[in-house]
Amino acid sequence: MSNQKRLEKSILNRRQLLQWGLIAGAGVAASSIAATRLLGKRSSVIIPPVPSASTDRSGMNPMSILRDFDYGTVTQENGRTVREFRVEAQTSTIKLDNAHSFITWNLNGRVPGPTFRATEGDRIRVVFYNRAGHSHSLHFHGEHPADMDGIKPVKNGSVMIYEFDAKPFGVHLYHCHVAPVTRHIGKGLYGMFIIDPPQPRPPADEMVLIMAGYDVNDDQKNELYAFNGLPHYYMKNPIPIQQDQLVRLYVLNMIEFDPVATFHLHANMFRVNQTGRSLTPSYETDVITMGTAERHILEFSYHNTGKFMFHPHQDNIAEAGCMGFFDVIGSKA
Ligand SMILES: [Cu+2]
Repeated sequence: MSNQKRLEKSILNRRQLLQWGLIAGAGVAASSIAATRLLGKRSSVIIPPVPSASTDRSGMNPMSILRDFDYGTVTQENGRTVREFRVEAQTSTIKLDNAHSFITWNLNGRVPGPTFRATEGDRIRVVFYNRAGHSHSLHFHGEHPADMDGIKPVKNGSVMIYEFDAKPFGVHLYHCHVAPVTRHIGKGLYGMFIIDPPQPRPPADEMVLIMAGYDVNDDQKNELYAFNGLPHYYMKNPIPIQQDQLVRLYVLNMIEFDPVATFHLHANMFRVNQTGRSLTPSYETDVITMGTAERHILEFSYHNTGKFMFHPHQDNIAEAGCMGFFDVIGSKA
């Protein structure tokens, strides 16, 4: 199917397409049934209230990125579930700390980009509109046809629609694949792509933590690091979690330049489900080593209340911004 055909099939509304200047006056095939946005929250899981101070002045909010899953706009086509995701590549400046402003290349104004989420077997349609000023692309991990591999640059001002079946279940990622890829990822064009197994995993407080580095002076080294986009954020804004409740962390290492990073949790052990490719975790530890683009599901619960750190055990990476706290709230609180 041509990209133009995919665009016509897309359920993007006419106003949006007009706004993007992608159609002149011709009608767009409206194949949509009433769109539904599914909420990932499960009623039995308690999410403690987040302090209001956690909205950052930088314009980014890692606290909302943490539990924000984009299930797309859902329609049924020929008896199957189609999830359509709309993303716009943009260029915008964020304040990493008091000393560093950084020009990001991002999706929908966020670094990392949206966490796309689907169930194995769904049809995925990602409408990618590049308005960032340079050529970019979206390359997904997981299985898909060669023409959907996202290695072809999408010119500024144009649209590419990536369409494929969601498989296999697990934790995946996507990122721009325009050379030099290190630079395009380092400037923020990456995100997580979760494919749930057909039989859902047990209820848990589910969160996304993506580690990344910032080369602020173009010396091919990172000077700052972050979880979910902003250095030091979860140190200043600990993540509230409920005592004795299962936490399911989707962790991705997106740090360029440094070959590996570890992830370590204080005062606890976690169960590892490598790449999320299993229905159950396989072993227990408190530190795991991840190469760039490696990702896992880590499961744990805290019996003790109070604040507990998480960070890579390369302490230079941790101390340069990739460090945070969980704040375990007592069940009776
Ligand atoms: Cu790019």
